Amino acid sequence: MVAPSSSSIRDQQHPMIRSLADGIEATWQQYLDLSPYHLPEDLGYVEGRLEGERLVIENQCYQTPQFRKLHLELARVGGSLDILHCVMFPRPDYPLPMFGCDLVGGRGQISAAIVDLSPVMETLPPAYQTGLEALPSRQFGQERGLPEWGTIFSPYCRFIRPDGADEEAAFIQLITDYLRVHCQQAQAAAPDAQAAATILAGQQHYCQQQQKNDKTRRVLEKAFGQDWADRYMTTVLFDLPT
Ligand code: 18B
Repeated sequence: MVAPSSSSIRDQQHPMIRSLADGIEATWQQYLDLSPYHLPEDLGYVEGRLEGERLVIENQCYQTPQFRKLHLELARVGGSLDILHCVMFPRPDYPLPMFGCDLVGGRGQISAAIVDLSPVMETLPPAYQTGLEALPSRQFGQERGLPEWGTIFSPYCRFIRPDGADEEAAFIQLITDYLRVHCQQAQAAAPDAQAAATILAGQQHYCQQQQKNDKTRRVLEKAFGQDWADRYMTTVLFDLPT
């Protein structure tokens, strides 16, 4: 058990980001057996400034018996762009999908809110499909289209631009519902050493596709330069076990 951490930029961020960060942490604490996970070198807190814009990044990582890495990242660019990024990497001998979510926005408006449980085999395990189908159906006014690299996402992926506090709250509910289904399934899962090579290849493909997100890359490059951005995307955001 790890005590909930306090975060210094969380308090300044968009309320939807703050509230989701709290919800993710609370759900992890409730369902999983968390231990610390140490990031390479000192990438827990990072500050950069290249083209005038200051970028601050705060990372929180844990591991559990089922997960190699739980990663929750909060970032703030200048005074205007707030980001929450969260990915859960199962250990390669657990046949579990990738939970991922991203909130991007600022100045009172979240422009992108996305969540998915992405399969690393052909499809999501049947118990996941049952769990997700059982959730209340939620409609949002502005659905967004997935980028070309988004072939990794499942049919349950939701990508919206929330309109107002009610939709923000409903989307946080949706994300925490997905997260709860995932944590419950993971706690009940048994390792499958035979499937490890296939699972690892699936996780690798997931990471390769995510690394093609030019919008993420551009923000990091502007503050830290091309080499640092590339290293960060491949070793912190979307890394594989060594
Ligand atoms: N991402 N996002 O995490 N990204 O990391 N994100 C953006 O309104 C960052 C993930 C995803 O339409 C945007 O268009 C930075 C995960 C998708 O082409 C910006 C970090 C998922 C899009 C950033 C970060 C994910 C997207 C544009 C590191 C899904 C739309 C915002 C802290 C599981 C891409 C906008 C498109 C968009 C930036 C998805 C600025 C810097 C885990 C699909």
